[in-house]
Amino acid sequence: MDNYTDLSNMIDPELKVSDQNDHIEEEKFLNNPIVTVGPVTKQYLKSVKNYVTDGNRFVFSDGSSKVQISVISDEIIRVRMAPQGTFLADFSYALQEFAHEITSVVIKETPHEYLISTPKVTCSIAKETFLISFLDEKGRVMNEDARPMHYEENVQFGGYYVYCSKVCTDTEDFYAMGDKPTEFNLRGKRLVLWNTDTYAFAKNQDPLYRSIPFYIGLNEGRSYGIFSDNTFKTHYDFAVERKDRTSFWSDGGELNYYYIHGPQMIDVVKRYSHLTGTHAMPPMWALGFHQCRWSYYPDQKVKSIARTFREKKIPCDAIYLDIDYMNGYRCFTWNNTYFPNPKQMLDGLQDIGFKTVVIIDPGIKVDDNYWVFKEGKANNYFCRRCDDYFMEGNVWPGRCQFPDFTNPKVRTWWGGLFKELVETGVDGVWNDMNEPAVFGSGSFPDDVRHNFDHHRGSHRKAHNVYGMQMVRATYEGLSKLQKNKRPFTITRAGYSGVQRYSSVWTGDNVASWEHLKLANIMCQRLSISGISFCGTDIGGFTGEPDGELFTRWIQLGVFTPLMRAHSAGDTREREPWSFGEPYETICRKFIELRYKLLPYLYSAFWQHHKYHLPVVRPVVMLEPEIHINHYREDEFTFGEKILVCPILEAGAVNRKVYLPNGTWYNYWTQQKYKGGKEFVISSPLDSMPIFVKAGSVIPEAPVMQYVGEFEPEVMFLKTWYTDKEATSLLYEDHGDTFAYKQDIYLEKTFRVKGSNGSFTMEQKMEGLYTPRYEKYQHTIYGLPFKVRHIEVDGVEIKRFAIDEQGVLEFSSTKKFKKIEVLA
Ligand code: MIG
Repeated sequence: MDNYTDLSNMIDPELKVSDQNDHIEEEKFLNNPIVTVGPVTKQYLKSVKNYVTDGNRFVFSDGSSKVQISVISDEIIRVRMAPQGTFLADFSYALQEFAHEITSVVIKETPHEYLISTPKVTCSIAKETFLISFLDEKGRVMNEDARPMHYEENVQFGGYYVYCSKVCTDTEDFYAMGDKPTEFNLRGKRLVLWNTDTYAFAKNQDPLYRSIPFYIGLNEGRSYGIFSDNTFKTHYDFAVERKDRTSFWSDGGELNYYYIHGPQMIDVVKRYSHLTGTHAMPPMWALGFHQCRWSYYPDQKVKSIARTFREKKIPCDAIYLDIDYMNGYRCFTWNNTYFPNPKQMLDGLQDIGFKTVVIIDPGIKVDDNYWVFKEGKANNYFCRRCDDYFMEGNVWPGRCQFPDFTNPKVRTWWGGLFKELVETGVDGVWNDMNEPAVFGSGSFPDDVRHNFDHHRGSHRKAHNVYGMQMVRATYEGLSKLQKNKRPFTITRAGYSGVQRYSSVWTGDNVASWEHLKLANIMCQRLSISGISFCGTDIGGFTGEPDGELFTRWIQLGVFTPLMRAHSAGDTREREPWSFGEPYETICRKFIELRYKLLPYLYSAFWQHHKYHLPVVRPVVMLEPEIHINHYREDEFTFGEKILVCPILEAGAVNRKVYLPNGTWYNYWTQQKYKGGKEFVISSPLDSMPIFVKAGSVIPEAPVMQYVGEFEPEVMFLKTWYTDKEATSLLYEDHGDTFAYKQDIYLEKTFRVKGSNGSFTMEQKMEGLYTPRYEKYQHTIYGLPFKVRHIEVDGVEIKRFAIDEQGVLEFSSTKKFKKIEVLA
């Protein structure tokens, strides 16, 4: 028997369906505040009495409590605490299956401590105090307990509040934690993880929609991560209560965290992604521009918006249907007045290259004439309160019940509900309101019961994973229904690991310059929190942007992995042409840039998916040893080669830009800079400072109005000279099937090298995919010598052009192995 309240008596497998309306009165009664019992004292771990070994796990005991230390990989160590000596069943929604790569594990006992070592990390457990610390291979402390782990009994619900408190040095800074709308560097912040619908959220508002209990510590250039895999409401204090402490504590569950070694910040993110997974390759079209609105209806309106994109030649791949496409907001239905013939409409959109994404909320209308409700009711799929009443609450459809997405059976059922939508021609699904949000009360009461994949729990335990399990059910359903086609999903709520099932957007932001700044920070933060496929409502959801703000937001949006414009129902029109000139032309120019960069972004996605690298990377990740970078939050790299410095101020015609060490080229002017300092760069409204690292090979596609509009005849390869060596990657595959999982893809590595009077470029290819185009069209910028001779695989080519700035252009076969450009 474990030491937690056994909830098994709360779950009756043969639950009877009670009448829908006869318990409203009782519900009021149940909502009366329950009398809580006075303060309970915190109990701290005492000195270590003994330990037992079980493979790579070590369990230490102080006589009553137990702590398990397990080696997950050479760089990841897991810590769990059982206050009364019995661990909870080991289960996680966050973790993916992965191979444990462990070279060796050694335990050593000294007079004062136990030392568990891999070749990279040592975990020390102090015998007297039970303090735990982590050291790097040179014995330097990376992270250590400030107080022994502790706990406090929860008399009302059973179980314990669990606490962990770490030493925070003067030089330590903190990052990640998901979507927090605050400064990028989290030192000096107190944060809560409890998924919340936060309409028109304000700067510093907390909590928001997602719970990502993962932070990165950076101290004197070295990084580590702490991932606390606990789904209960969790609190963080980054040196607020005491300047020398960082603490985190949860309102229930087990203290269960992973120490993730760096020492490079990017390695911490990689390893966190190794634990919790990455998004699969998205369909290529999902990386195009998306146009959304609450709501486009009726069907004629949807069609005319789509047609206008084509007429105005502004590229766009996806259009969204928000809640008004449904019949009385009933999920999986159509409003027959507004959409008399959905199939015809979707076919028409498809004909002009549009994909359609529809919204689906978790609330199912209580209506005995509605098939989804009837099925859910008959099969007992809806959530119930502790005393067996249904969890009912008002959302868009009125009185609703809510599927328990933590029940695997419910997920399978839910996944199958998309059959008709898929057959009708819907291409993607948008899951909203899944914090879960309920009008009035905010969310579910704590006593709602969940299956939790047979691990049972109240809403206190399931709240933060509810949305993630909803979008998981959606994603898995679409995967089955769409056969070999990659699903596209977008979700508002999430917990660690949600990236395996969905892209995310940052929720109901505001059309203001402050929110444009937050958008920039939040995408960087999500990206280093394992969620690369993220974006913000371009233009701001609520309020009215002017043409300038909208245009600057489009410019930033080009460099967020998910690029979607969206706006609330009561706002004025919000398409790229809605603000007239010059905004329309500038928006077109930047959306076209997005489409040119698709092969590059797609390759960055591959690096994310396959090698666990974040798509968007903050400057502090590149140069953590430079202290001022710890606070630098207004620029980032997009993939590893392009530095993006968005314009975030109204009326700005230039901005201060910091270029990290090395050589950089202005993407627009080709001007060359020696980095390591700040520059003021002119950037009138039709421009934004973008820089490319010397030695980069950036693949670009011809501009298309939508992905797959035509089969390109060439791939453009733009190369920027370096006098050193550098490699770049180009990834290609079918773009929308899972064939890449059977190695039907092509991964190309370009290695360039410059020296006095010569520049060489070599190509290595791996994989089985054959792109249809035959040629590369090369452009090489910044060559410091006059070109006289070019050889492709040893054969001289005579056709090349050099303009007055010295930019070289020529073409080659896509299969070249080596190109030499000589003075
Ligand atoms: O209560 O579906 O964040 O993107 O347009 C509002 C209507 C519900 C909130 C989402 C927003 C969406 C809106 N939804």
